[in-house]
Amino acid sequence: MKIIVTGGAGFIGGNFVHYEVKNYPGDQIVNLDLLTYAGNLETLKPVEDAPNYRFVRGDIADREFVFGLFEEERPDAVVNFAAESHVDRSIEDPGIFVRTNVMGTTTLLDACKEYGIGRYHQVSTDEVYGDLPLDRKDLFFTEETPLHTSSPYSASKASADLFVQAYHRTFGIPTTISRCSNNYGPYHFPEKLIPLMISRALADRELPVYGKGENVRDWLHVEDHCAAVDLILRHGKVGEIYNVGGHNERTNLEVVQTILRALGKPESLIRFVTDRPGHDLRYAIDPAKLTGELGWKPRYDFDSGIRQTIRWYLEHEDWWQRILSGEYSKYFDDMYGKRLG
Ligand code: NAD
Ligand code: TDX
Repeated sequence: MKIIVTGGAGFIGGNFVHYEVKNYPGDQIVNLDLLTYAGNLETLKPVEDAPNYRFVRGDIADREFVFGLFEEERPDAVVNFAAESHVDRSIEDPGIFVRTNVMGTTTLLDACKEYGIGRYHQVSTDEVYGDLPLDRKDLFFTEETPLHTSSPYSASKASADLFVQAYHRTFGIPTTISRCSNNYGPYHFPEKLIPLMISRALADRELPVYGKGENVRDWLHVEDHCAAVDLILRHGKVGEIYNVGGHNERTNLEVVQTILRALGKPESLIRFVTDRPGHDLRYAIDPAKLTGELGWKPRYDFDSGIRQTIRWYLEHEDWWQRILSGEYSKYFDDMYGKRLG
């Protein structure tokens, strides 16, 4: 099978490319990525010489380019990870989220319609369901939970999901959608909570926790997400949506405290800063459909996963230091300059 993986130079897409290249030497993986600020070819070093792997730089929202690539490659499947993925950036500049996340998705779907496809898989997020109250631990997102978005990011991801479902129903494109909770693990860009806190704590710098740090996220190790996407791609039922999560809810403050303990750093580094506008309170996934229908089970719980992740960041300082020394440091100053004072 030939698979076009979009966004494969990013965090989850990169881990997915590693997973597919290693586990399916008979398949061909074409990694299509624009290499925005979040794309990093160094993430692909372990696979770049593999015979079943090819990298192509391009924009999923560029129709002529995407159609040209489909004409050339004639893929059997597409897995779409490419996106603008950071909520805080979507609050600063929503337009690029509409272009990449919505128009990029419809451009890929149009190419699938034109050239035919065995399977189109859309990598979505639990954020399309909005949030759950902090005081109702009994509530979880299921695939039937209504879409109810908070940020421009989640609105763009929900819009993309609706187009995927429309292309399935109207044009018969064989689609699947996965909606996963927060990921963490190797190659995570250090603008997101966990790698940001690890890299700053190691440098003994203040750790900006939004609001009171009481918001809850449901953390899943990226390898477990990749295994779920692979299972859905190969065995999931066409037209279906699958939630992905491993019941690992933690408050943000608990996550930061866990990282500080593991690194032997003091809690005095924590700074409670101005909250994110529209900040979702709690995410919690019910993965019963995925476990029941496809037999998926996560390999990591949060404690083992965060230990592995922290070890990876300690052993791969060159990977994230190169990011921090580049364009990202200017972004950090713009985003946190006022908050940290
Ligand atoms: P990321 O920001 O690390 O990577 C995104 C990748 O997409 C980058 O390599 C970037 O260069 C590429 N890209 C951006 N615009 C592009 C364009 N127009 N054309 C081609 N490539 C483009 O994101 P991530 O955290 O790896 O997330 C991947 C996907 O998973 C996203 O769709 C995101 O919504 C979804 N998701 C993420 C999480 C999470 O916790 N990170 C959880 C659930 C779902
Ligand atoms: O500096 C920070 N301080 C802080 O308190 C940052 C960057 C975040 N936070 C909080 C906000 C959230 O409650 O930590 C939590 C996690 O924040 P992010 O890492 O920005 O992730 P989140 O907003 O939850 O979204 C993530 O999960 C769902 C991904 O970025 C999305 O792409 C995915 O769809």
